[in-house]
Amino acid sequence: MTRMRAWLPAVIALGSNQGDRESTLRGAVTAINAIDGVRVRRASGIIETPALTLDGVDETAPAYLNAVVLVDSALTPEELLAELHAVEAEFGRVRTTRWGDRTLDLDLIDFAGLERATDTLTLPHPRAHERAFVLHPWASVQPDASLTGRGRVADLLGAALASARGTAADPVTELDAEPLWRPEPSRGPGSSHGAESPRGVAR
Ligand code: A4P
Ligand code: MG
Repeated sequence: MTRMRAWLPAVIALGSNQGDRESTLRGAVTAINAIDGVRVRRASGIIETPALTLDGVDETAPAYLNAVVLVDSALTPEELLAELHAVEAEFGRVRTTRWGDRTLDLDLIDFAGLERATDTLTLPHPRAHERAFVLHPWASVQPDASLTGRGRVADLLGAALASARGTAADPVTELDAEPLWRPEPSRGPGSSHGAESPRGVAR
């Protein structure tokens, strides 16, 4: 397939609090990289976080594993979100309660700094700026990152952790796990941004 579109950077947050959470996150990163027009650049470590529900933090609900991946996308944000929904379905996601338990949640946090709000897609993600379970792994993998309209991710994380202090249990526990993703070997000139590159290169 020949694409004339540029590859643009995007940030995807992963969450799971049902089933084999770690294996789901690992499979999801592989599945995201396998999407035609998407390449995983970096993945954070895995953190464990108490479930945030519509009624607040629920220590009795199964805890989440969360992580963030940085990708390059030749798809539009809408196309990318549709692909992420397909990956969620592949991993058994059933939509019942909003913010309810789930095998896999994939949120599009940022897409090339775009700002938009339609019925199906809000960018940047409207709740990312206040969620340590997004900000912590994002800052760990991209320390100088900024969230459009909100400021530096590291500063937002500081504020999120400060407001969580004294309320819930530790909001973020780093897991001592194998890396979710190992960077692919360089594919040579033009492999990073702005150019089409063949898929199916040995990983
Ligand atoms: N949608 C709009 N903008 C976006 C975007 N930037 N990324 C729409 C992804 N989706 C976006 O999402 C509902 C609809 O949001 C989608 O159809 C899409 O068109 P959903 O995934 O079907 O349902 P949801 O995830 O239950 O709802 P929501 O409001 O997206 O929840 P969040 O914000 O994703 O929060 N606690 C911990 N510790 N860790 C977690 O990861 N996640 C959630 C879900 C709640 N509590 C959590 C965690
Ligand atoms: Mg969601």
